[in-house]
Parts: sequence; structure tokens; C-alpha cells
Amino acid sequence: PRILVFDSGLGGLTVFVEVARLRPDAEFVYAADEAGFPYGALPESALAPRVLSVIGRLIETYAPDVAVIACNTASTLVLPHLRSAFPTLPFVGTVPAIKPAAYQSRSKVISVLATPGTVARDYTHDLVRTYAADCSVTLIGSSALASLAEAFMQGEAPSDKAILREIAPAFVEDGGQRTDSIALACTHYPLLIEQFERLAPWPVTWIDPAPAIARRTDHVLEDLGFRLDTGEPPANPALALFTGAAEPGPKLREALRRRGIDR
Ligand code: DGN
Repeated sequence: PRILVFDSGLGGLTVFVEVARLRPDAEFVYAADEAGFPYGALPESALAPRVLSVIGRLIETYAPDVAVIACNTASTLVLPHLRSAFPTLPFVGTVPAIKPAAYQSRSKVISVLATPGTVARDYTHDLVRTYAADCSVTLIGSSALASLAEAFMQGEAPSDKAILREIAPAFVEDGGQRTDSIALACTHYPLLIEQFERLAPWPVTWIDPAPAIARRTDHVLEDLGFRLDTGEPPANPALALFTGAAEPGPKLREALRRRGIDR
């Protein structure tokens, strides 16, 4: 099978690695809309048509069997539009893991770390109402973290101070209870998990939805009749595409190679 994994940038790699782990038999097209990055800052009226047209072109060119929208900022806005525009293609989205965060929390004080776009979506507020009614929920929309993660992937280590400034508001004390569970609701953020864990004012459970998205993608493929084939892996397992950007530099190439994409 062929799997399209799409993000505004390199964050979707956190999803790609998990899907690739579960489906070594698949061919991947990893597409990063770097020319549109960061999506978190785009108004909904600009983001929706952009994602529809970029994905439309990718579908036409690569004819994937399933499309994984590895971006919360896009998924929380355009999934219904994508499904109606391309009714025969299954889409797997990435939306804030508010349900598992609430479920795993003992203190019932949870936070959601996302982009400003995701935090503003009705979709996100509906998730909070539906799945976290018994929790105190703090939504943090960071406009800097995705870019810091992007720079990190290109070989530039972000300063502790810059990261701490972004994550500190997610640590809340409320009525004697402290945040104990934080949903990583932007696919870029797990790229910085080591820094997050080291700089956290106290230990929390960081929830990365990538393994769940990978399981969902695997189920979709099985439903389509693609049983996991443990024979020879495909000759060209993964292709990385970047809009707007020139050839990715050597450091990015190395980062992609480490994540299993080698061209
Ligand atoms: N990686 C994207 C997400 O999950 O929301 C957004 C990153 C961005 O474009 N700011």
C-alpha cells in the first residue's frame, strides 16, 4: 500500500515513524507544506483552501491508498472538507488527545499544548466539553514552539529559556491540585520531548497521539484488504517532498535519514 503523510512541516515525522514501524510493507510519501508553514498562524479562511488544494495535487500525483493528516491545526479544520472532496480516499486525522489526557489524569487538572489555530477551533472546544467535563483544562496555543522544533530538526538547538517560556503556562495549580497530564496537540512537539521532560517544573504524563494514529492507519489498511505483508520491504520505502523550500540541507537530510526517510 501507499500512505501519504502530510504536515505543514517536519512535525508529521513523529507520526510517520510510528506508522512506518507498524507497516514496513508500505510505501510512504511524506509531504511538508513548508511554503505555508506555520499553519498555526493562518486564518481559517486561508488555511482550508490551501490544504485542500495541496492535498488535491498530492492525491492526483501519488494516488495514495490512505492519507494521514499529521497536523492538528489542519485536521481540526479541514477533515470534513477533505472527506467530502475526496470521498473514495480514507483520511486519518490528528486531533488533540484530550480524551486520553482526561482519562489518565488523577488530579483532573490537564493541559493541551497546541498551536494558536488548534486552540481556537470549535472542534477542540467540543472535545473538551465531551471528554473532559470533569477536568480543569488549560489550553495553550504557542506560536513559537513549532518553529523551535523545526529549527531543532535543521540542527539548531533551541535555548532552554525559549522552551520553558512556552511550556510553563501548561503547568497549573488549581485548588491544591496540579496538572498531571499534557496533550501534545501539535505533531511538532514530540520532537522536543527530551527538552520538555528535562525542563518541566514537575513530572507529568506527556501524551503523544502518534502510536494511536498509527494503529488507526493500520486498521484502515486492513479494512481495505491490505494485510501486513512481511515479505520483502518495498524498494523505495519513503519519499520526502517539500513545497516552496529548496532541497533540504544536509542536517535535515540527516534528520530524515535517522527517521527512516533516505531520499
Ligand atoms: N504540526 C502542526 C500541528 O500538528 O498542528 C502545526 C505546526 C504549524 O504549522 N505551526
